[in-house]
Amino acid sequence: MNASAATAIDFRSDTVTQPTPAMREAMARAEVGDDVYGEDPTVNALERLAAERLGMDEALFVPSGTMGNLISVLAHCGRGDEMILGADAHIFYYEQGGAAALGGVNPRTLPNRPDGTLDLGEIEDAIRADNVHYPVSRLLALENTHNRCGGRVLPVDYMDAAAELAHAHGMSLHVDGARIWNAAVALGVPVSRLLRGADSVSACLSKGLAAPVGSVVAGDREFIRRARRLRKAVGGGMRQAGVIAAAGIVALNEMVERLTEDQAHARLLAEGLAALDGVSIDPSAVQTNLVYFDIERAGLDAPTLSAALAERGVLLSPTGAQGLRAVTHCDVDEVQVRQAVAAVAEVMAQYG
Ligand code: TLP
Repeated sequence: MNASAATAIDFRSDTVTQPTPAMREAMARAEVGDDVYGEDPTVNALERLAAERLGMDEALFVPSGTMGNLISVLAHCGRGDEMILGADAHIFYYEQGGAAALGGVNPRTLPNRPDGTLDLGEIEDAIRADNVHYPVSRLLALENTHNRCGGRVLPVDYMDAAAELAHAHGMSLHVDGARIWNAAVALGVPVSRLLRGADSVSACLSKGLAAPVGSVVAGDREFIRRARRLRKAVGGGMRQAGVIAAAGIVALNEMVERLTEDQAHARLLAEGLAALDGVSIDPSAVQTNLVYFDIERAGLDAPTLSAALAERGVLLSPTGAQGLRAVTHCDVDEVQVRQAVAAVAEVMAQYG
């Protein structure tokens, strides 16, 4: 059997989540208007709700996390300004260098530590002095949870200290909070507390929260004014967007607390994998819903394992020759997690 994505147990990403029945109902009923004129009541309601949850003055509905990050960086930085961020940051690694290509923003990368943080001393050393040769250090960008660092959570104290450091040097802090909801739930704090020192955040509705489309960016009134102009410039001004914003409202009201289930499933998956001969993973490092692991088996590489699993109806993503990523979300349950572990065991045994 070669399962289609629709019938498979799909661990490739939490972006694959389907809108819930409550979302579809809200979408069908949504009152709409032209959002470029500011007249879509459902978009306006989502933006108010998101601003409140994120603890910011205002929020803006955008089509994707990538656009949210791009317009946030461009709202903070002018051409030639410098942004300090991790070498493993999604903004640097997976967004086509959009801020450099479209906004002339110079990325200054620092190594991410395994826990997703950047060393505060290294950030301080990287901040430019006032010198005619240098670009101006304008922005620090952090990612929470950190995708390429295994969904690790950057704790409250660290977020506060990083914000303080940035502000002491006249810089702003942007948070790529695609999965900030997972971070807050894992820490047991309100999202607004985690973002207390941040100047802006981009937070996704269409990952673990299961909305079909969209992210929100949030910040102070002046930041959102600039972000709104930039959203229009990059073609993100949407019209009767209340149809999709309605699902975002359900996402914020109904889908955040349940992320604890995904996190429990991720730990279960990690423990199941760790028990298999030839699989390398530290389950104690799995803090949220992303499970990265390596395989060590002669004659079996990650793309081959992934293809063999797809034939068994289990989809996950190879990340390199030996590495794979599996992401838990609301459309996989505990039974399916156990089935996935059994499928990995079966394929590994064939190469034993
Ligand atoms: N991440 C996707 C892929 O692009 C890798 C995934 O499957 O994890 N920030 C972070 C931390 C992300 O993980 C992602 C998506 C984004 C931003 C971009 O969001 P979208 O896909 O809505 O543009």
